[in-house]
Amino acid sequence: AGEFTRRAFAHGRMDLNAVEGLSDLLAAETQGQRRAALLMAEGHFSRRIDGWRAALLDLSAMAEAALDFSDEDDVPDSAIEARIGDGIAALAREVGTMLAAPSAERLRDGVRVVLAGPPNAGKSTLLNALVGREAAIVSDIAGTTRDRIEVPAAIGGTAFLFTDTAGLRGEAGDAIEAIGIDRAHAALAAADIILWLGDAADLPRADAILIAAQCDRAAPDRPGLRLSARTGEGMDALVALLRERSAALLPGEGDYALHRRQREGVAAVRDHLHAAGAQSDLLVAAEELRLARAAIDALTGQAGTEDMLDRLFAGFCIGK
Ligand SMILES: Nc1nc2c(ncn2[C@@H]2O[C@H](COP(=O)(O)OP(=O)(O)OP(=O)(O)O)[C@@H](O)[C@H]2O)c(=O)[nH]1
Ligand SMILES: [Mg+2]
Repeated sequence: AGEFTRRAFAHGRMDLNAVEGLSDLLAAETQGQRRAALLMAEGHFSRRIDGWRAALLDLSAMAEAALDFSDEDDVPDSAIEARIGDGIAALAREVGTMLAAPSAERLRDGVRVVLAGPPNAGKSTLLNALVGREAAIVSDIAGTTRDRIEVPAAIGGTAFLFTDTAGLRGEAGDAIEAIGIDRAHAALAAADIILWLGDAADLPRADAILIAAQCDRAAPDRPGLRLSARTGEGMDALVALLRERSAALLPGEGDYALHRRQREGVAAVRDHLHAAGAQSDLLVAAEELRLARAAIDALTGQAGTEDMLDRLFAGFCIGK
């Protein structure tokens, strides 16, 4: 596809975002990944950006025209400046909402689910049950898991990255266990979803899912989701909860996800719009609008000011 896509991009039939979408589509393994990548490849996002670009060109043309008129001193330009200001604010708002789009990296790499808790809580057993194979060693020796174990698994069409961690305890048995515990803390910090197999009082984060593990043999009145990796009790409820939580982090039907490059590009466009909107000096505002356009061109992979000039000249009849 490289050669063909490259030509399509060079000829302006696909922008960089559609190309990225196509590349994601080829790599997609789950339904959710395919759906979001297809929207991107088909150019939904690209058309949104084209719309922003057109709006920006109009605003720039208005600003340039207002600057020209102000030289002549006979046209009151507070009305047109107010219109430019409103236009900038509206566009900045629209661009800003795009930043709420889910992350394409998370969609691609999987929602990060971290299993944590004290030694012997049953973390590794639960990990194995979730991914359907003996990925982690299980034993009744406290401190069996010493390193992070990451296992990708697709459940119900959603990609997850499950991470088993070393059991957390104050006094590590040795230096290696201490390193493992540090890594467990790092994994917790980067988790999208935490399964906590410890005491309710030690919940590492307010949104962590409290699991009452080993319910087939533990005290029956513990708080949390009753679960036994041995009998399978509670597994369906846990999977349902994981799917529900991950749905909020991933693009829904008809949504696309943004890569970091795209998110940064969108943020740059919005920042220049904010800067333009905060400017009382029209000349500086016009320059910020130009920078916003450059950020859009970087986002789409296109450059060139030709169409800006077209629009500028077309806008010359403003107020006539
Ligand atoms: N009856 C019962 N035993 C379980 C269950 N889950 C784990 N176990 C047992 O509990 C012991 C510890 O399980 P692990 O999964 O190794 O516990 P862990 O939390 O990974 O422990 P560390 O790696 O040492 O931190 C093992 O002997 C398991 O067989 C369960 O749901 N029911
Ligand atoms: Mg373990």
